[in-house]
Amino acid sequence: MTREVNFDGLVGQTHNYAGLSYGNVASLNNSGEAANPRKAALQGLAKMKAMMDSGLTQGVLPPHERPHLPTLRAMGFTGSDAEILKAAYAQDPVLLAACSSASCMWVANAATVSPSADTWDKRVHFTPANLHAKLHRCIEAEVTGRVLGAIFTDPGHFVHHPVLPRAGALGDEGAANHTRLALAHGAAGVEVFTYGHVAFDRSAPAPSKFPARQSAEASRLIARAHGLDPEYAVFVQQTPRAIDAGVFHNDVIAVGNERVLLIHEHAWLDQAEHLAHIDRLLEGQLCVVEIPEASVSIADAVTSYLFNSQIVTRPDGGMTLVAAMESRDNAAVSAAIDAFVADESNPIDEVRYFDLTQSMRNGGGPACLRLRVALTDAELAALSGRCVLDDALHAELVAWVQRHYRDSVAAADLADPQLLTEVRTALDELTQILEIGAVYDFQRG
Ligand code: SUG
Repeated sequence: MTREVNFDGLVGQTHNYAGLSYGNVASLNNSGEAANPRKAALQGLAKMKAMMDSGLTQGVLPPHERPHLPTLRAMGFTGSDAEILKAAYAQDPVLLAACSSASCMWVANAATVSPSADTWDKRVHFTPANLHAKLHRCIEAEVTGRVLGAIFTDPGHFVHHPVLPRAGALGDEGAANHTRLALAHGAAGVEVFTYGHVAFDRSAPAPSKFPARQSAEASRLIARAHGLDPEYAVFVQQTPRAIDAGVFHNDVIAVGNERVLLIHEHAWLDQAEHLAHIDRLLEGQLCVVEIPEASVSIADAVTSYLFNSQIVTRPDGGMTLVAAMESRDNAAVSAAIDAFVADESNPIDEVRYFDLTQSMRNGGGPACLRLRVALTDAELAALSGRCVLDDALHAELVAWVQRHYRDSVAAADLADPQLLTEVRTALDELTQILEIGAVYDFQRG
């Protein structure tokens, strides 16, 4: 049997609102507010537990070490850790914020994953995302690669590709721009790669206000490296108007699960043609729930994060929409949800709302917080470490958060050397809880 495992990112202790993501409306609007990392981590763990309790296999991925002193040192700061934090805050607080972001929690951007059913060698393929578009995110790739390597260790089942070269022409944002559609999780599927711009073709459409993060060239390289059947790898471009309205990743405007695709009418260029093509590849069984602008505007999609819901297949075969509370609180969006949940022509027959406001204020909804990995029984049994959630692990992680997390972090706190000590103490403990070995720079000397 094959199941989809959602690996959720644990929110880190430096979760804060620094306004680092131009083009991400929530990140810009909430810049400068104090954040509550403890609440953020507990909100994430509550979602994980709810998924586990409904019979799904739920995984967890650890946060990264932040502030990241090796990056600050590489940028020319010298002295003790405390001296570096003080100098960075005084001379360049934005740089310190970039080196301190807990953005690795949004593991939909950690990597692109192709399950074994789709790949030439019948192994699961991973490429960590270079996240080239943002300074605070491009420093994630190396540790992400280490963490994935520590969990998906067995070379008989798992293949790890190098991060793409860090160049604007090859900007890659991982699974957030990758939607796998298949008649069942274990069946060979269609992998849809969505990009925002074509780097080597200046005449191609491109947004004019906000940056496009993912290039077509990066998407094509990943599909090739993963050994996908070229016929079943589909490349589509986001509409520039969506990016300019704040849709910085495709997962802010579309979400798929098995043969179902929930999508806004203005998500892709040439959308009707692409949908017809994908439908043919899926033997006429693609189920598209297309939401028109007249019922939910792109602006409402961005504020509510409707399309950043997860769609999960329950053990009873029905599908649940896992949405953020902000979708319930928007009248147009909740009316649209109620309509497609009641509509028996698609398999989504339930909606559950979660309070993820701490993450949402930085533009990260339910789907941003998880990396999907479809695994056969043998692959699941081959995982290393202790990263699949059960009641005991959940309880340990909640207690760990309560022991180590602050309930308020603002910009000035990032310069506090005590926070760095708290982070390293907690992460050292976490690698023991998760049994993943020394993945952090501070543990490797
Ligand atoms: O990359 N926000 C993240 C949100 C990522 C959401 N992920 C997906 N849609 N899959 C980003 O823009 C904000 C950090 C700050 O401003 O403090 C931030 O990085």
